Amino acid sequence: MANIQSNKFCTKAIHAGYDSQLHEGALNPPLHLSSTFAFEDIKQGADRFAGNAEGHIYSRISNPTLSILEKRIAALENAEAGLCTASGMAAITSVLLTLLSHGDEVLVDKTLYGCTYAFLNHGLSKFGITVTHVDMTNVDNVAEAISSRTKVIYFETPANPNMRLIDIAEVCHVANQNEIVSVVDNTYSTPVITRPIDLGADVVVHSATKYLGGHGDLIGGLVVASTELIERFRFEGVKDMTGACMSPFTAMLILRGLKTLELRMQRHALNADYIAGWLNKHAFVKKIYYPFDTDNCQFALAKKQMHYGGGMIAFELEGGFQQGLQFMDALQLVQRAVSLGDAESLIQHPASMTHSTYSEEERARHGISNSLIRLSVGLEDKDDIQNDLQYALDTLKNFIAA
Ligand code: 4LM
Repeated sequence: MANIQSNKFCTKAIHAGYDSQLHEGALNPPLHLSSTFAFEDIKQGADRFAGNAEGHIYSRISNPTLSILEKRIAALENAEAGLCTASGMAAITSVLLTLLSHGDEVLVDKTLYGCTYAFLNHGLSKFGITVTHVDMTNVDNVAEAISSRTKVIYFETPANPNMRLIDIAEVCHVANQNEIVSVVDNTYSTPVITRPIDLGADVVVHSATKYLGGHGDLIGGLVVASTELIERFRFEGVKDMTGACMSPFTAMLILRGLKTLELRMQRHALNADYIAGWLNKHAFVKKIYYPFDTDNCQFALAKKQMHYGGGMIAFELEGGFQQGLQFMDALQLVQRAVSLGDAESLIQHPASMTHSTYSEEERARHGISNSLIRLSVGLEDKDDIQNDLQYALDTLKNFIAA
């Protein structure tokens, strides 16, 4: 933080990485819409290219508006440095393509967002990189699976879509002991709820499209790690391999979103906690998956590494798949849409949507049931969300009671 020093999350979310006095007092960071940056002389340009002088070259590599966001997300995740990317998938692909080479192995959890799963199994594997899925809910499985070729351990917690939790401290400890880079996708929790770097992770990736942006109006990704790793992801991953840089407009919107992140996450979690507790007792609901549900077999782990239960709930209805579809189609306030973390409550069917990249047999093997419903609890009044869900559940009366 320039001249405002604080370790408090919400203060950093508003001020870190920006000094208005260096920008004519403008409280909001200027938008630098410039593809390229002029050098005073050829030597200065050459020095920047050689990494011997600070300064921007070209906006695929760095840009002043993006630099502010990079400093801010690093401050929020307690990391040394940050990097902006075009999307969450750009963050994931830039990181993994930098860290892995032909012949290497990456260990990944069983449950991952559908496009991450597709990139690993259909993309990375084309380049001679072995992708091994391990049930990381038990750290012994991770230790046993490590081979001399393992270079990266990658997981999400809570995992999309079934809310499995992975013990970040335990798994990252095993990774560190074996000199393997650990990468955690923190999209579901955000640094308000969990800070993986504090728990020993080397790299954190985000889909900023979700809670960090928070308003459903952008696609973006962020990475945090050590300065050394971030410079590799910038110059090898984004610059040379993916080209997937963020637009300054997007950075500006994410900077705006971050200012209210803590407030929003608290309200998302308050609403979700209430809805999860209510769904749990509903006669038509067979099972719910929510980290702070006291019946959840991973409740102790959730309390250990999460400040709140988060805004995401997964559940299955009595009657299964058909009843689930009928229920979702009856909703009026809650929107049928993929993505998550918006102000609006969103509901979707992972098996036919976000996780349709898995085959039916793979979904069964990876613990993603056909009847699973995923709800991103929004910022509307909790009673209105509950009433809409109740109304849609009521339409199932004849089927489930029969
Ligand atoms: C969705 N998710 O689930 P971009 N990591 C996680 C995610 O959930 C996602 C990404 C990365 C959904 C999108 C349609 C845990 C995305 C990828 O969409 O590339 O910003 O993030 O509904």
